[in-house]
Amino acid sequence: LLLLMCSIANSHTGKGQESMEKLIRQNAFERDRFYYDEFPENFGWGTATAAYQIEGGWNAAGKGESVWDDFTHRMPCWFLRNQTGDVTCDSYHKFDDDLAIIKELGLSHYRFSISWSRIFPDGKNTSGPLPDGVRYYNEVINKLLAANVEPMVTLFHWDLPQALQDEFGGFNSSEVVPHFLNYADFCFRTFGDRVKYWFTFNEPYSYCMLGHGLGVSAPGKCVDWLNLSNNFGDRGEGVYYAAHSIIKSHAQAYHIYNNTYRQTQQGQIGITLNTNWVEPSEATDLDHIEASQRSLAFSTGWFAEPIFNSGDYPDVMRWNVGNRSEYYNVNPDRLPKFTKKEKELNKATSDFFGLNHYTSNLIVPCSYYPVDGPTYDSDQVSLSSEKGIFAFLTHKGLSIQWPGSASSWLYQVPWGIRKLLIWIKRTYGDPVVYITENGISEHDYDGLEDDIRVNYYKDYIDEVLKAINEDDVKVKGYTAWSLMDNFEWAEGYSERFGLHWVNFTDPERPRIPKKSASYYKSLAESG
Ligand code: GBH
Repeated sequence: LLLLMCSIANSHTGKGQESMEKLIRQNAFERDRFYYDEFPENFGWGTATAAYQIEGGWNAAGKGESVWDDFTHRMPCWFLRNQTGDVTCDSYHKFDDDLAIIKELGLSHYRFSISWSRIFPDGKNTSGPLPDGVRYYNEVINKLLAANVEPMVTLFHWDLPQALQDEFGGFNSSEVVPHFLNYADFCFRTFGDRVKYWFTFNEPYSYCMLGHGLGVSAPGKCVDWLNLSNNFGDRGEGVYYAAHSIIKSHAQAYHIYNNTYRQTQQGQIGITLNTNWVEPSEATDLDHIEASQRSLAFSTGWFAEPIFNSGDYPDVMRWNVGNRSEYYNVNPDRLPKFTKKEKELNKATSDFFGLNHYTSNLIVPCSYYPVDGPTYDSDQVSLSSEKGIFAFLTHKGLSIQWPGSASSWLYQVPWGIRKLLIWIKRTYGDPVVYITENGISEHDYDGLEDDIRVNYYKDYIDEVLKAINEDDVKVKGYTAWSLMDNFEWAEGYSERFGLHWVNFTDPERPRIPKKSASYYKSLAESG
């Protein structure tokens, strides 16, 4: 069985495989023991944020609307409670306050994103660049560097210019690709003399699933979402089209950097993917193990297989989507094809594996689903505990026993990050890994004594250390989400992920350190 498990994934041999075999045999006591050792020299410690979640200034100095401005202003979303990112932490006017807490934490890097429509208001080069947007990001970068903090910059953290959405459906269409490339090229040319770490896209899985698939995030339509049948086309087709344009945009942006800027600027460029570890509900049942590998292929492999391995989607996606399209007699190209040339262009286009990780899921194999026809979820022929219906639909009424958080989807499973890191190592050719986000939420009424967060970081970071020292995973840096409480997308301000508490009713938006900030500072200081 162990041999089988290890041969299911597209695995590379070596220490990753031995480690996984060892972990499968561990009992809970061995698994959860605290491991005392030191991080390698030059290990990076940072925090992350994203433009729409912290900047505010939504229409300052000519900035165009993004899909999130549109979504929060126009859509009567019951889950948003009319909350928006119009002001949020007001970092557009208060970056010095951010800088002060970044310095106080003693970070070696800070990861933030650029708002595309702050530079090109309608997403096209002809509409900009807006001088004030360029000034703002220049200041952020220069001030970080003056404080000896490495800027790590994400080009796309979900805030597509609304004009591109209106004109041709945003990432639903490949027409978006040249506009993304113009924007990326402008950023490399303008900021790349100082920015040495670029991320093209943040979590395309989330953007496609939540925005183009379920519709609970921009550019989705959360009212239609209540009527599942309205969204059927998106859930089984649009979700795949969006990913396709994103992969093409990413790969070509990589080549622009590689061909035009790398030699003079000497930086690195890659992508950040989010992955939950997926634990088989029955650890020794082959069907469950396969369901877990399928789920990882559909979530991480969807992007990582084209970018790190073959240039194309995982075989299991081709098979499942193909077979189910035939069975239901729907569009056989729901999962679009890459041309031979595109496959070659996709390959090896990330200098590192950027990883956002928060939680783990349980999975069961499952061939029935409560919707008509094929969707991204039902194409996987499995049912994940990420879905609320999991407990109802599993024959055994399985429910999650792991401790939770303020976010319905986020359970605390520290050992999951170690298994995931080993899986990444052996599936994607042992890449350098930057952990670009990891963290936990509390409710908006929770205060500064955030012991939950202190424990979460302590346990998760210790598992990262095990992966480095015991399993030889090449993790070079760790980034906590988030520097401060901010606008948590469709959850508004109801879930707080910050090391700093932000008072959203005070016009000054003071950033006040929580207990976890001093804990994290002690880690960052230890080098
Ligand atoms: C990241 O996403 C984001 O990069 C960041 O902006 C965000 O603030 C942070 O993490 C905290 O959420 O709707 O029930 O199907 C986290 C990964 C993946 C979490 C999709 C929510 C959807 C659960 N997200 N998941 S559900």
